[in-house]
Amino acid sequence: MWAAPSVEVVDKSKLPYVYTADELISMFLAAYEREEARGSVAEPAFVKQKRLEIKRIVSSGRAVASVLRRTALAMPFLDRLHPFYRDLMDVVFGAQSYKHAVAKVGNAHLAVRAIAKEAIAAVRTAPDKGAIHAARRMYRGRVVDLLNDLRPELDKLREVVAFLRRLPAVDPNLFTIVVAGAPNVGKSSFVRCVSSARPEVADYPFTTKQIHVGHIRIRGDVVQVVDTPGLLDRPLSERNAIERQAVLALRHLAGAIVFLVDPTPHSGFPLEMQLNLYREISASFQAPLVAVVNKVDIASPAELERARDLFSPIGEVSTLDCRGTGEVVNYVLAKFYVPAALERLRAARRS
Ligand SMILES: Nc1nc2c(ncn2[C@@H]2O[C@H](COP(=O)(O)OP(=O)(O)OP(=O)(O)O)[C@@H](O)[C@H]2O)c(=O)[nH]1
Ligand SMILES: [Mg+2]
Repeated sequence: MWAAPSVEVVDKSKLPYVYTADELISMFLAAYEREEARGSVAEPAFVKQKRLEIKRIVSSGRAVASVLRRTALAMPFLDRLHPFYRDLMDVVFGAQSYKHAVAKVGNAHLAVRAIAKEAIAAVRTAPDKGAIHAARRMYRGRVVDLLNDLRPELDKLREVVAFLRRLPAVDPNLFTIVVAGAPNVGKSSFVRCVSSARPEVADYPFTTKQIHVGHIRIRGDVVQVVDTPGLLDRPLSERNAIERQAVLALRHLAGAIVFLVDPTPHSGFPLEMQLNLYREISASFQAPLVAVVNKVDIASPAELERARDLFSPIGEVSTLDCRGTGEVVNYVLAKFYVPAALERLRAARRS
């Protein structure tokens, strides 16, 4: 049941740019070289060299440490994310392995600071030029090794950010009508009929699958209609484990599911097959599921009768000319959205 969760949605504009290990290494070395000797002419060369070395260690260490820290902090915090996004992230990257990568990058900033501190102490106590050079070699080598060691984690975070940027443009905090049904029954036509804007198209985590999002504006309120090509059109039992989980992530989105039935032979899917799909969706999703018969413009009376018997539809429509579709939306909103929205208002007033 839709409960208007007030949890975080991925804010794409706040996602960090994640540097590669090589970019960080170049940044580190450049920051190191940038510092130049300054100071009084009277200063002995050895003292001057120590001072320069320390300055270089401080600023290069600081540059890298702060990038690592900022990157880790800007990555979405999985436990606070909306379950729709959390499930998808888990399917694609593994929750544990994602958290581990963020933690490792975050901890690396402390490690860089510790290495810098040790290097500074070594330079301070260096008895001669040779010891300064040794401290420098040691410092640069350790930081470069550490960044190289972070390579897989940085690559992973880069993938995660790229994935999040491509995520469906759905707002899981809005009430959402998910449109399901066998291929070719008129799902996309239905979304076009009932939503104002041209549907936005976004890739689902699997390259060939997409989500189309339309919006319905009703008296200052907005709800979403989502068409899910290739997702809710065949049984879960025909899918592999990963795809099944990705499909099931939709359960966090669905406030109600409208299942379109094609009673005619037009779509090529027999009613029995459509009924099996209906039953499976009903068993796998908690959201209320209603059947709607489409293509009434070409359906024969006998075909309509059979569909009514099998599905007890709440509406009969033709998405060719949109007749009946407005009534379906009104029915779904009145029955499943308005009560939940009122309950939400009451709860807000109580707290
Ligand atoms: N006669 C008639 N044809 C319809 C109706 N609704 C859709 N169609 C036709 O059915 C075909 C499929 O419509 P779509 O809206 O693309 O169906 P879909 O379920 O989104 O199809 P997939 O995304 O391929 O699964 C198109 O050729 C439509 O013109 C209808 O109410 N009456
Ligand atoms: Mg479609």
